[in-house]
Amino acid sequence: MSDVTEVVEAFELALMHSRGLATDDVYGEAKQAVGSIRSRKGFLGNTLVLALAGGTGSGKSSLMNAFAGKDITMTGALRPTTEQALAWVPDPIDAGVEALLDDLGIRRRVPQDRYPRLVLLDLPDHDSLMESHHVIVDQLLPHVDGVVWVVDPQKYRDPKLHEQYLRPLVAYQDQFVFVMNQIDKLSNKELDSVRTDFLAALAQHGIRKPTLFLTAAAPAVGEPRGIEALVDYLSERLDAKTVSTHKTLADLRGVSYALQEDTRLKQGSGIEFPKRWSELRRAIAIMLVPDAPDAAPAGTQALFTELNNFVTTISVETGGSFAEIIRAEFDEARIEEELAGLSQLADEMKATTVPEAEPSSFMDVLRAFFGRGQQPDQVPDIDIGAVRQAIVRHLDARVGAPLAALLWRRAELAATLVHAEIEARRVERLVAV
Ligand SMILES: Nc1nc2c(ncn2[C@@H]2O[C@H](COP(=O)(O)OP(=O)(O)OP(=O)(O)O)[C@@H](O)[C@H]2O)c(=O)[nH]1
Ligand SMILES: [Mg+2]
Repeated sequence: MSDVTEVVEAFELALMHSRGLATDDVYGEAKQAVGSIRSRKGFLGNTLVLALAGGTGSGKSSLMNAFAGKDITMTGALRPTTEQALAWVPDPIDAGVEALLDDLGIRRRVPQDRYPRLVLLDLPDHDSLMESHHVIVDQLLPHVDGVVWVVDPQKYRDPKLHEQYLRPLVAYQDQFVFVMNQIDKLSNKELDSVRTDFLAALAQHGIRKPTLFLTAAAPAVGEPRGIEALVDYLSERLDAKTVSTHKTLADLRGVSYALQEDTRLKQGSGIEFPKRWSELRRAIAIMLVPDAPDAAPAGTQALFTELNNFVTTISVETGGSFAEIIRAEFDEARIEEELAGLSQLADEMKATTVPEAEPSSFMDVLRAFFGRGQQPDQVPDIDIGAVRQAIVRHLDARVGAPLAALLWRRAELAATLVHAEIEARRVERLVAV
């Protein structure tokens, strides 16, 4: 779906991967920023998507017909009339909008060429469609830009509308528009008092500055009224939406930038860890088990320098908070500990891989007696290859793999941030259309 929500989700994923890699402060700020962007919700590319909701007979379908300038959806005196949701969508239909309608399970789609960036959803009345406000919060609001609550002069105080929907949904009031329809049924004086009364009811829930339009979508006499004001308002909302989409994307990029800076993601991306690690482990194996059988293995200090330098180099090259994580995990004590384990392993291996001594033959005895020929080796003849291999395996398991895992986490963060940027650009292109 060509939805900013998807971009937000991509950033949330990146945020998840930055946990423990970014410093606490930066992570905390990023989390808060993405959270507040998330709560803005409901953007969809460059199209304004509005759902018409309200009690049966209030005039939702009539309102849609008034927008269209012709009858596109059934209205009627028999209740409820609209049994299946219907979408009024710009033709050609945007792939993102199409996906949105699929998500919402709206199959009936009427193409329109009046308002190229407006989608209206005619929903069945709230009694039939939505068992509770949870459906609106979970299924509708995350996908649409707003809900137009349509009421009529008889039922604007309907307790169901107020107690089951408006009161629990007060947190979403920015996404709501109210329409008092069928005003042709009222005298000016009655209209005034109904309007005041409705505003008072909304204020009771904490909806203090509602956007309220007064319409007659299908008056008994004459043309529809109040529709233009609603259209003007919606086109303003659309412009605001474009601005806010750009703002959202800019905010998300800010978060991404902060995370990249903090974790120095761009630094040391080509550190060639596998190649360098394999050189190092080989060097250490040779230091512990030299080629010449009588050469002494390298001392603890030399081994320490080798491994410690490696860890330091990797951490300096990657840098930022990530360097600290590597150094914290592989501090000097850990390196000493790993090397002690390694020396012990090498000693044990040397002891067990000495090839079986051949039983002395009569010729050996003779050679020894005459002092000729080979003296038995002073240094046991060990299987160098096997010992080195064991050292390499041990080093891999104890140091190489954990280091690679840390680097992998960093690579994952980089990948998720790149993905988020790709999503951001996709939406940006849509908004620019
Ligand atoms: N006088 C008058 N009648 C209206 C107006 N708007 C709608 N009506 C009538 O009210 C009845 C119900 O209108 P609908 O548009 O079908 O109402 P709805 O909200 O879509 O109803 P459901 O589909 O059942 O949820 C119809 O008979 C309309 O002609 C209006 O502004 N003035
Ligand atoms: Mg209807």
